[in-house]
Amino acid sequence: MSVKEMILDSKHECMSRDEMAALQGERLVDLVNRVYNNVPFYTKKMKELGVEPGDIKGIEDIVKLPFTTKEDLRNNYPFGLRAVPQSEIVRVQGTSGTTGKLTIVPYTQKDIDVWAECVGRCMTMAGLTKEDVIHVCYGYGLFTGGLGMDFGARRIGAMTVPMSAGNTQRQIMCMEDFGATALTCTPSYLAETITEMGKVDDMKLKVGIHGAEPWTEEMRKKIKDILHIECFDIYGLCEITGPGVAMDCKQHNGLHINHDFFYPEVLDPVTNESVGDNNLGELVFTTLVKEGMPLLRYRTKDLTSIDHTTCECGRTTPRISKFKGRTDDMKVIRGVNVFPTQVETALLSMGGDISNHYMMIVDRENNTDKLTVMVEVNENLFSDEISKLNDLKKKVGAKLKHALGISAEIKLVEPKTIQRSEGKAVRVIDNRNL
Ligand code: DLL
Repeated sequence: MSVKEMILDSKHECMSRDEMAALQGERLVDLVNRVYNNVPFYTKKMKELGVEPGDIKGIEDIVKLPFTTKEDLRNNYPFGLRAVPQSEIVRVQGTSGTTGKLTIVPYTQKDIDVWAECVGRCMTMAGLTKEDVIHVCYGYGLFTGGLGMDFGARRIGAMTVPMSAGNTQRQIMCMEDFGATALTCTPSYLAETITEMGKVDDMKLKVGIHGAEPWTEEMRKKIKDILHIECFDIYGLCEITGPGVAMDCKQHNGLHINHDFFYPEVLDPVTNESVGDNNLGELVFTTLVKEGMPLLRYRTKDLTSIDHTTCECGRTTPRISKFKGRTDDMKVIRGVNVFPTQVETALLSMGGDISNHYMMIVDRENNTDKLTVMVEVNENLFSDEISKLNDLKKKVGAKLKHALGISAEIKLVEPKTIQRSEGKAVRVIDNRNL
């Protein structure tokens, strides 16, 4: 199949930069008028900045607009930022996040159609077509994972198996019996089931689509080695639409943003200035066509870099790098910035008896930060001589010290000791009350 055949909407995914900027400009002008006239929160914010809809003439004027934060969503909970009458809303979705109140997002039918289009484009990027059977282990409900994948699979005409998470044995039976060719779930859920998927050779599985939490290239390699499937990284957040804001293509060289719908900026989280291409910063999105709850310059807190060069796959849409983490996941421990993904990378590069199930626990004792890393290891080690376990502990300690730049106390534990979460994996417990 030629590259062109693997692109769902080549008009928009391969549009020239100038054409795209013109389209985004038109959409931004319309969006600003809609929010200024229909959402009192934005009328007030724009007035405070002395900006009127007429000041926005093209996409380059986006920098004049106010930011929106999660806090703003909380303060306007549940429907204060809605831009259309309630009767136009056909669905709400949301997220419980890992802390605080729900984030609730109202969608019009057009919002759902755009969302389906985005996930459909992503699934096409992974080479999926109407011939495929897509097994969805993301939760169905307020969380956008299950339904988002479902809408996308329907858009490309594939057969969806709406399983949700849980009951691994039944998942595996259904994957085998129904002939699943693609699997969508969180990377941590898959990691959990991998070892129980010994039957993978009997399966037709060829593609995995994973996201909702940060995961690493090492994890992608591990899944490929064990399951022999090609894994794709899908990104999204309910505030913007759900999964399908971006995904990597078969080049696996960054995640293509659905640029005609979502305008990205990568900013220095402190100065709010653009960091330019290929530099790490906070991802900020403006929803160009959204109707139910459009957002101007939404601060995602997700850390990535952006590349506007054309990809080998033919798409011109900009690519964001695999996520390093979130600004609020980053822990400053004894003055050093530490991300859970660094721990995952280090642990998986050790291979062998080390699993990717870990937990970072940060405490403060006598005014000094203390990092403990619990890691699950092969259970056979516990029946071996104690010296083997001690050797491994030393090796893990040295590896993490090298990767993080600080030392940590290592606790090697038996499989399934670390508590699993239903949805996104929880990797850090910070007991410092900072
Ligand atoms: O997690 C949507 C989703 C579902 C994406 C299924 C992919 C697959 P929320 O619950 O609103 O939405 O959480 C959004 O999850 O701001 C990121 O911090 C994180 N996240 C999502 N995808 C990725 C990814 C869904 N591929 C928050 N890599 C976002 C890293 C991700 N982090």
